[in-house]
Amino acid sequence: MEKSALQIARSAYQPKLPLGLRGNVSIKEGQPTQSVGDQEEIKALFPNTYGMPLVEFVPSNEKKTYAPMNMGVILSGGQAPGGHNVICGLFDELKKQNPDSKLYGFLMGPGGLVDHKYMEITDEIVAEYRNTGGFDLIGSGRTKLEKAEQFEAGLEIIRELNIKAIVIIGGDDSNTNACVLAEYYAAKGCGVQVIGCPKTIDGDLKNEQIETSFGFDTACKTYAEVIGNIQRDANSARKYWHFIKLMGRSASHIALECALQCQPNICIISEEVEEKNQTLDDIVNYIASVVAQRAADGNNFGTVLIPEGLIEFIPAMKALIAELNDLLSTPEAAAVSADDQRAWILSKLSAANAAVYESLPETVARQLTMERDPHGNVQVSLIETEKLLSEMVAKKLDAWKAEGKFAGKFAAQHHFFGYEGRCAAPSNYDADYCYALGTSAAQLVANGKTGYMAIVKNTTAPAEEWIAGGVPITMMMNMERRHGEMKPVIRKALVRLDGAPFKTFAAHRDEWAKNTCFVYPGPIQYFGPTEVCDQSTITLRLEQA
Ligand code: FBP
Repeated sequence: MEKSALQIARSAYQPKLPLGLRGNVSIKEGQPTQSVGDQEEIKALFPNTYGMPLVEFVPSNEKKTYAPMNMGVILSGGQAPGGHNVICGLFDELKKQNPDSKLYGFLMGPGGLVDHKYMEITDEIVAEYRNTGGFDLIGSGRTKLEKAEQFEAGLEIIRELNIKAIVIIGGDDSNTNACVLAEYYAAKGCGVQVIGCPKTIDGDLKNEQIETSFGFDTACKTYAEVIGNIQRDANSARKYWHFIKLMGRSASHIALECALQCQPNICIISEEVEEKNQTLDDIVNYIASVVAQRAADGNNFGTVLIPEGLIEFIPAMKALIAELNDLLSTPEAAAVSADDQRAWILSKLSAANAAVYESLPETVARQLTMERDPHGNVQVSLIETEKLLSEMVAKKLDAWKAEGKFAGKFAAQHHFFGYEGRCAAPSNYDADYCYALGTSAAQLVANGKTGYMAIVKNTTAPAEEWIAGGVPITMMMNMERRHGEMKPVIRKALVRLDGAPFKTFAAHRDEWAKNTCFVYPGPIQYFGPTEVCDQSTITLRLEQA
């Protein structure tokens, strides 16, 4: 594999481990835990993995011996920077415990376990992937692990390879499924442990126990660099409004963090839109009025950040999408040709939803009907919200011009930042965090745990002071309605409007809208002073302050 100079230098980086994971390690157990909601239902569904204690790893003087053990690892869902370092942490700890232990990677996501597609991860392979972005070492996929047949098929290969534990690196849905798998194997007495790891650039897998999901730090820093560059360009040419859509399928954490880093003129936060029951027209009015206000000051340029999931948070759009979901899952829908689809949909929708559907530009209306992902989610990354909003703003400004309320110029450029950041080389924060998560996961397995997620806390302090351990996955669960059925799930963390990150943004946004307060964060730095290279996100600093 040919490598750049940076790749070569970066592969030698030794991730910093918390003191508790460095030498001999012992485990400290806390009190029994409860789920965050619906305790009785969750306990009944997870009789073998409910109520276990929180655990922490602490330095020890005792040198333990470990029998050789085989472990499997799976990358699940969207890529996130640092995934390879979780695998490196797992591998190094496993081999440190006993050089005869083996790590198997299941290929292309959870489907690899079911279909028996795997590879052994060796020293030579790991050496190629240290501190690299991407999930290409073993690939990822979105197969949902939820059925007994899948668990049984997995068990066959687990037995064949003499695997004792599986580590699933994924988001809230994948970790919920990891817990279901852990419970299934525990209930059957299979002797197979299952451990999760919190991954997603979206940042929506966090709670009292999980400070942040890995990948969020690097992805936001990557987007913030490019947004900063665009802001410099906007401020240099002074002729464009840039509409920038940012990944984050549901929560607006990425958009909010980028706003805190870059101070754009506008950032829409989906959670606020929902809370205030805003319509599409309210959002368009807000953007157009900022454009008009800046134009009055002679500034016909600016930046607008739009979270990818916005469309599903606008109450009228949410109702439309819900009806479309039902409609498109009928056999009748499958028989309608692409040419007739729009007319057919309009004839079937309720009057209110048909009116919303008809008011949308045809491209966006078509994007709303595209295939759902395996978890039943609308693929919001394919919906061009940035174009929808800029087209609607342009129309509004034309109307205002005719009424003499707007005398400026409006020209828009569109961007979507998502895939650009998901596989970036992990920042020092993510490289260290992920390596510690992998090490923790291996320790959880060595200590006989199942149904736990590896965690690392206190991550705004220097890495040696980080606290590694594990949280029972059931502790983070409650019951929610999913696709018409009540299901046990890990609560998704949306942006809290009473949280410090949003309040900080809200306190500044009027000033950022009117004036040009752009910040240009520059690229991620891997080598240099710690205040440049080891900073966590602003979101995390504000939350942990
Ligand atoms: P995960 O929740 O699996 O981490 O994925 C998040 C994400 O990156 C979203 O931000 C985005 O909407 C989605 O993946 C895109 O999915 P795909 O890779 O299937 O296009």
